[in-house]
Amino acid sequence: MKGELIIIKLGGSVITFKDRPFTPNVLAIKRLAREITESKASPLIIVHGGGSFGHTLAAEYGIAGGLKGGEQMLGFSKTHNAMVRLNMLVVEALLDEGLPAVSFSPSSFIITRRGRIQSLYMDALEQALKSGFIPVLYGDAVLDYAQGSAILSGDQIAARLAVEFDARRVIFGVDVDGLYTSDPKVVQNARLITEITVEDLKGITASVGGARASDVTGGMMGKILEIIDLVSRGIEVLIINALRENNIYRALRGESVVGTRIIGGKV
Ligand code: IP8
Repeated sequence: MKGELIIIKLGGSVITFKDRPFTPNVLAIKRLAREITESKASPLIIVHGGGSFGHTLAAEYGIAGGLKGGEQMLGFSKTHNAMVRLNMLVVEALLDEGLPAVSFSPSSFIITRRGRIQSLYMDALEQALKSGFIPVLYGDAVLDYAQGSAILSGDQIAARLAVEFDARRVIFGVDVDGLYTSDPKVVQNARLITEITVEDLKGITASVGGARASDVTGGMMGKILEIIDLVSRGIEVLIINALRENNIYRALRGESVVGTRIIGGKV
């Protein structure tokens, strides 16, 4: 499997309406399930974000900052459960297309320390991939050795699995065309960066677009931090707009797509 695996991260702002609590973008989920299936990409791991399911509750109960007991414990469980509900919609859409998708709940095999993955039990996931299944994971409320609880982003999961399985390519499907010189949702003349070296990426500050106040795991900035490590290891990384029809299909097939390609050396 070395060097063959593709990991796709579907952003929460793609599969949900981020400004409407607990509202899935059903049409986008179904279309993406079709594109993924038609691409015949294999081996493949799908990871999705929380959008208006996970982030709403995580922010309300302050789960990312740790567990202080009482009400917050209920908040942890509710956050996880909201993600299970969203995950079920994604998995069902994939099953409807005839793809052998299997849900893997990150909180049941990952523990973090101060928000970073510390222990990870990979055997079941590895065996599922070897057997030809498509594991579907998601950003989750997880237990944390130091602070009790944390919100583990789908970005961190995708990046870590890419390293563990020596993935060929990681595709981040987001709701904008890629990385911009500034936030395209706010700044009118923001320019799309089609190619960037990891060195230049390191220099990018929080002015990078895409992060929202309700996104407890850091939006686009959080993504960049995860990506830096991947590219240094020679893994191909793409950030593309998954709301544009056929982008995910084409990226999975290795065809060119408008977006940002992050490369190791100098451009
Ligand atoms: O949307 C966070 O995952 P992300 C998931 O990938 C939760 O950052 C539970 C908020």
